[in-house]
Amino acid sequence: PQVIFSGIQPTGVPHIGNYLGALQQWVKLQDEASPKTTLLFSIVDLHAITVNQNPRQLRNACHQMLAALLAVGLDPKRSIIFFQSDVDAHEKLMWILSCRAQMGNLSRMTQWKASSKLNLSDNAPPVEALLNTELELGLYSYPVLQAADVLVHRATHVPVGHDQAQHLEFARKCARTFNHRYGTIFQLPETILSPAKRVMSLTQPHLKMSKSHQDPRSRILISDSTEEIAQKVKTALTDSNSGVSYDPVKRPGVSNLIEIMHHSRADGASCEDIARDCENLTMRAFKEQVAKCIDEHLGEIRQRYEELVGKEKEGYLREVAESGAMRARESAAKTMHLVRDAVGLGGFQ
Ligand code: AQP
Repeated sequence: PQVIFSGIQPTGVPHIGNYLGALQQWVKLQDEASPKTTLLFSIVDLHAITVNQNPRQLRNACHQMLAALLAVGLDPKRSIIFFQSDVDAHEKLMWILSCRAQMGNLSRMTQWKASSKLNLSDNAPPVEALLNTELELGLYSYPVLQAADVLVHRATHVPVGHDQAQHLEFARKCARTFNHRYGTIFQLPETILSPAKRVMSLTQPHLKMSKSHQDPRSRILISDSTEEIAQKVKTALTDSNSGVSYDPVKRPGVSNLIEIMHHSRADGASCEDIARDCENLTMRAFKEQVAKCIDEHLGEIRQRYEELVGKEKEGYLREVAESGAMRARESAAKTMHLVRDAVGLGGFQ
């Protein structure tokens, strides 16, 4: 049977990039899954602490993320929604996988280089070079935790954005290494890539839109009001060429807005169709259309989100988290039993 797993970091209210690139697809998979398919969606708080977090803000962001997952349409009766740190098996399996994971493979991962703010080249830095930096261990090794997240539930399919594809390849490597050494226990998880490649920052369209970028105008949150959306789109960086055309290389800002519109619309209009329809519009009129389209798409989600973050829904969110954690622990326990047995851990099984 299929097991679908994915995760999101509680590092702020999700933006339209997280939504179009991940959450929208999670909901689609949930709604189209056969009754036999198990779906697990985790709020990966242990990943969030790979960069320094204010504890109170982290807890708050965890609650916001849970509310957001429900607001976009995940159904706790159908999907197992849980906080990663509520299920100890993730960390335990991480240690076991770490014992076989190779530094060389980890050093080739591109994500931590972007987050570490160290000045490292894109090629694998020699390990000695890393020893002279302040690179923190968790940031370096978090792909092993990510591999454990997926493997501990023996996921068959993992929907992720394109930026995470390399980590999934690493997870498969961890699974293969383990299976080769101890016998076949893990499934090799398949990557399901989201159709929305990378939604780019509104203010710096060469960078991806990100929850933790310091400029809030760079992203549209699923909780933004109609006015906030209009304002952010209005000030989005475009160019001084006249008219609208789709050319991600020469016109990254305009093309990003076209792509956002393409993924927000239900009518299947391609980026080229949208560009043709808007060809003769002024930039201002085009941006108004983009803002309207996003607002229509996010309207209901925003309303549900506002209700769910209200004080009176706190008990409900707690129930969802507790029941999700219980079901996720059951799913992980089955794998850990096999893993401990295979590795020879514990005096007695
Ligand atoms: N800009 C994006 N476009 C498309 N997909 C995106 N994702 C993130 N940003 C974009 C996808 O969202 C899922 C959850 O991501 P995450 O929160 O686990 O980590 P992230 O990729 O690091 O997201 P952010 O928003 O950039 O958060 P911070 O600033 O905290 O690092 C993933 O499937 C990701 O591909």
